[in-house]
Amino acid sequence: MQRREFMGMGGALGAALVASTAAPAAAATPRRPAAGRAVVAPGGPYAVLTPNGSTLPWRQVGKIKVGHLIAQALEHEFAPGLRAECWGYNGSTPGPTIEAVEGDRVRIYVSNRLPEATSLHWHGVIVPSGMDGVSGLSQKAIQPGETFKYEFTFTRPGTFMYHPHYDEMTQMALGMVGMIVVHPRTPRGPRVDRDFALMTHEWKIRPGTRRPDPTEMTDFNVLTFNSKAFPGTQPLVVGLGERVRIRFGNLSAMDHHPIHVHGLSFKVTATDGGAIPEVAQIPETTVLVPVGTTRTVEFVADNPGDWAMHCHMTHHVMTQMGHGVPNLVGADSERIDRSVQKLVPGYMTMGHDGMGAMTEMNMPVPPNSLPMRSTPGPYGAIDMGGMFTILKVRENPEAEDGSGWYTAPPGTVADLASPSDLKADGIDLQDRSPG
Ligand SMILES: [Cu+2]
Repeated sequence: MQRREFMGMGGALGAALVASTAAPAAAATPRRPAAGRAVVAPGGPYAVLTPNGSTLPWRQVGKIKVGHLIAQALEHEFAPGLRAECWGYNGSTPGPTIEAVEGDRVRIYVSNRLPEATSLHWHGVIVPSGMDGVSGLSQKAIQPGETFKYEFTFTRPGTFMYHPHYDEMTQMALGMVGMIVVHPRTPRGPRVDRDFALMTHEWKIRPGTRRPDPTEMTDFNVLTFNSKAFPGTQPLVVGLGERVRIRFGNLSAMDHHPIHVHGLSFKVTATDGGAIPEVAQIPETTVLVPVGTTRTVEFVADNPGDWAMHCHMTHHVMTQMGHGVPNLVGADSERIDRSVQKLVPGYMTMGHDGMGAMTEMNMPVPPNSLPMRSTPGPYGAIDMGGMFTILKVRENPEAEDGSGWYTAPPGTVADLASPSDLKADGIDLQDRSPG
């Protein structure tokens, strides 16, 4: 091995293979008592919830809803231990969710407090050409310090997104994304009890650095729901038997995300192109959310528990520490560990003890970085991070702050098999060809 390579490993590998016990508790979901949930359409849906995010406030001026988005730099925490200087709207990434009702006329002011020009595009929303926000094509760019005025009518319901159409690669890589939810004027289909918006995104933040790297094209190392990596993601707390809608958006640079939910199945009811006719709604447990689209799913939460909901690309439930390391699975790791530890304190080889085990050891991580896998759960370490959250189906969701774990009925948790179980069921542990 070349010295240069090895020193490279020292950074990548020492950093990559070390995990921490400093695992923060899952972020709590703010309580939303039933009485406090706004109804935004006549006889219609509850207000959309943006976990870890907010909704854009409107000022009613005559018949027009007026809103203000400020494009600006901000300090963002992805999860405890990882902060970066990002760009977003009104102090957050994603920006506040824009929520309206079909037929609403809106006027949205966009102020540019960035060091470069920008513009705002309403992805999926049908607007007049001059309101489409493609700088150069449909409007002049919004220069630093300027405020532009957009005005249009939300002519159809659905789930859409907003993002700049100026220096797109850089501005979106730094976090300038947001969701748009337009409720139908006349309610359609069964009423939902909970309605969530989750924007998927991907970032490259080298351990120890302070800014996402917009030049990255393939190797993203921070994967997020609403710009949060687990355990920074707020769990989705829902009531047993409630009808739930989740609206996924994807403004990642390069990757589609197959979002999988455990414990139940859903139907994909809409895309950013419109509602899917009921006869065409296929039952799924995973929905592929391609780049530049939204996918809306609905289900009845009929199975109580704590259910993982995550991107099924395994590298997308990792964080910064899973990338660019040599494959030493199967090697005599104790010998390797001893030698490498002389140069890289705390080094451990993968595929030996499992990263979950590292969680319980007190191992240091580089400053401003997320350990590989590290969140304590009710039965030990939860060995996923990144684009991962938890759907908590509860009998009394209003009494939950989201931080607790599901209490499984006695006898319903997988556990060590007893010798009498094995004997009674004819499992012979010496048999090398079972079945
Ligand atoms: Cu993914």
